[in-house]
Amino acid sequence: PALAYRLEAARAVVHDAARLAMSMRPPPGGPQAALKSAQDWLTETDGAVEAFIAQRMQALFPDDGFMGEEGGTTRSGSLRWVVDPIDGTSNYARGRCRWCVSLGLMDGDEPVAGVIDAPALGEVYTALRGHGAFLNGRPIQASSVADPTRAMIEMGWSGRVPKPVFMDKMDAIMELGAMPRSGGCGALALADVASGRLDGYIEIVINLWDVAAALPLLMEAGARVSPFLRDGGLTGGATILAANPHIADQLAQAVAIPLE
Ligand code: LIP
Repeated sequence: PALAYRLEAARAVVHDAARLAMSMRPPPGGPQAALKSAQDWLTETDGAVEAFIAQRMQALFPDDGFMGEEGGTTRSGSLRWVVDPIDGTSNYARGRCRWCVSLGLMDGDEPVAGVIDAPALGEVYTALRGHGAFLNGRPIQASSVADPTRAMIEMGWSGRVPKPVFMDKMDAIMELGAMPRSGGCGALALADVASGRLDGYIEIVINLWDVAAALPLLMEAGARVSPFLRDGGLTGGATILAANPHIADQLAQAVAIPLE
């Protein structure tokens, strides 16, 4: 009950945060946002949404830990919230629709619950370990596509990944005969694997805040996921591969990313 109560509270807070992000949304094309580094964008909304969520969660659960993409770890606790205020910032800054507010809950090193709200798409994903994964309240499940020539696989990219490494994995995906995609929002791509809209997602270096809310979704939806947290994801950027269980082994082998 304590976790279910927290998920419900998180859903409401993220809903309000997503509205705040919508109210600050730039028009199509710009204006130009600031850069943290080449192709790593930062908008005023990132800071405003993170501060909003931090404040609301602290008021509700003062003993819980809190970690955010923009503010780092501001409180510790065995239960801790991990927020990405805007995942898909480059899309958001251009006025595109594919971005979300992502809030995950960890119990120690275990991801236990998550909310991903994509207000420009009208979609909210929720998951609680042991209780299923949902899109707008309806249960979701990973796809059953086993034939790579019918599969759609997304790969995420950031400036943290050298071009040859990215191209090598992308090449392997296309060699399998799968349809490659790159949508610019890691959390929503992982949610797409959970809902069966994608058959797999790979990113060579991704951070905990991008995946914390998606991990419980993927687990509850029956997807296979590489050991991101064990591979360094708790303390820094690490590789993730998530896929439907029918194609996971073949994909993992093709791109040389171990699943176990
Ligand atoms: C980004 C993701 C992007 C992923 C990058 C990065 P941000 O997050 O949306 O899809 O490839 O690794 O983490 O900066 O928009 O929160």
